Amino acid sequence: MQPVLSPATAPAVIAADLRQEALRLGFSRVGITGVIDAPHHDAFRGWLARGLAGPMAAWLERHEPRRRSASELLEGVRSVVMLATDHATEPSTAGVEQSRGRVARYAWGDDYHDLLRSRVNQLAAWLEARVPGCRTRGVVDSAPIAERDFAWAAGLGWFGKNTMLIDPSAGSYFFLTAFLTDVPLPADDPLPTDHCGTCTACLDACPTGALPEPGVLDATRCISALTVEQQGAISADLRAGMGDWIFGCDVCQEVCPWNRHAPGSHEPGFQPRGGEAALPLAGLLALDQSAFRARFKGSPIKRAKRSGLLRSAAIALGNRPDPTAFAQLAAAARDDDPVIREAATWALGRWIVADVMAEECRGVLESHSAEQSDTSSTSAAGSRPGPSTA
Ligand code: B12
Ligand code: SF4
Ligand code: SF4
Repeated sequence: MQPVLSPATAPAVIAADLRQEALRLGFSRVGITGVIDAPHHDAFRGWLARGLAGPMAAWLERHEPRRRSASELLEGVRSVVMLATDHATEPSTAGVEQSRGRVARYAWGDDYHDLLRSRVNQLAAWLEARVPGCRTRGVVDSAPIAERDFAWAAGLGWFGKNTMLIDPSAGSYFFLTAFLTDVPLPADDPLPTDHCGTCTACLDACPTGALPEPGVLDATRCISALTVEQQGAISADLRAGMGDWIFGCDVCQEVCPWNRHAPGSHEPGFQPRGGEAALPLAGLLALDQSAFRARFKGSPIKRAKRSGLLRSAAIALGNRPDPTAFAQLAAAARDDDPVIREAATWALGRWIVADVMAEECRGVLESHSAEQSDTSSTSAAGSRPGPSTA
């Protein structure tokens, strides 16, 4: 049984015990900062003002004033404890067979929000028991807080040119969780150096040019934003760059030398669920609404909804034609959802250009077009048959 500590107990003792408890609960690293106002809030505002927030712009702009300070989330906050949780499990899926679409590592396992929320709540209960009367708040994407900014201040990494927070010994494959308390704790210092040096591997490798300058991400072009957050059609000029990514993107982390020796995670909840690392594209296109819900219950992938995931699967097939998926792609071109229909129609157009089952694809597009003119129905912009401009 741990002794109950009073607020007068040396802060260093509380901090040491808190770190130990956080590691015991399964967090990988702990950093503490006494900085309460987000140190780079102006950079965040500048990013929003440049129109780089893409599909998340409305949400981020609405909460911008509250991101300015941690005191917006917990009155009287004295310490922001930032918790990193490594999540890399199996090796990269680069070069996966053509019938499959790639999922970013962070989404291979169970929904990480549930796991991290449970852990941070346990940490809060622990501190409240040790320091009676103290106030706490755990945040896992549930409230607007500049997680990377506070984690930087707490010494958990530097801002890479790919915008990821990178730890010199653990790379960037980790989640961040924030834990706020009114207990004053001794703070860690930010890292003294940025270790990117002259490297530009991430800027050079980004398939859609979403890293226009070091440390600046254009979410209107980022595959992660397009496949996870954007509902509706994806701009035709970005589709080729998406390659076989159907949910999230890890390219700018895969090429980062600091991830070569990233510690693997043995967390059962982060292991790929039913083949989540690379999903069969034809199988995805065959999912109706209830099958989609059942298949991705408890997975981060459900965020894309059936519309977004099947749209991205159709685009991946357009980029990498696979005759074994023809029947499902042809059926998707008649889906009730106009977003899926348009993406599948676009993909069939790409197969014609690539001369893969060109006659069959033309047949589908012609009958589809005839049906549309028969019923004079309206459909999503760009759903006309024919090869794409991409
Ligand atoms: C919006 C968002 C996105 C957007 C925009 C990402 C971006 N780079 O801005 C999209 C959908 C594209 C996205 C993608 C991903 N995301 Co995201 N995302 C967020 C979210 C909710 C907010 C981030 C944000 O505000 N971005 C706006 C930029 C301007 O702010 P920022 O990233 O915090 O950057 C700070 C610093 O860069 C600094 N800064 C800015 N300019 C400058 C200049 C100088 C000189 C200096 C010193 C500092 C500085 O100020 C900023 C102030 O906050 C956070 C969670 C959170 N609440 O913070 C997760 C978060 C950043 N995402 C995360 C992850 C895992 C991802 C993906 C890897 C998922 C994937 N594999 O597909 C990708 C990575 C893409 C990438 N290269 O960033 C993790 C990152 C962990 C880490 N190690 O960094 C977070 C922290 C979620 C979490 N709880 O773990 N994401
Ligand atoms: S996540 Fe992918 S698309 Fe987004 S910046 Fe990184 S490499 Fe580019
Ligand atoms: S790839 Fe190179 S430039 Fe990009 S974040 Fe990693 S070290 Fe920095």
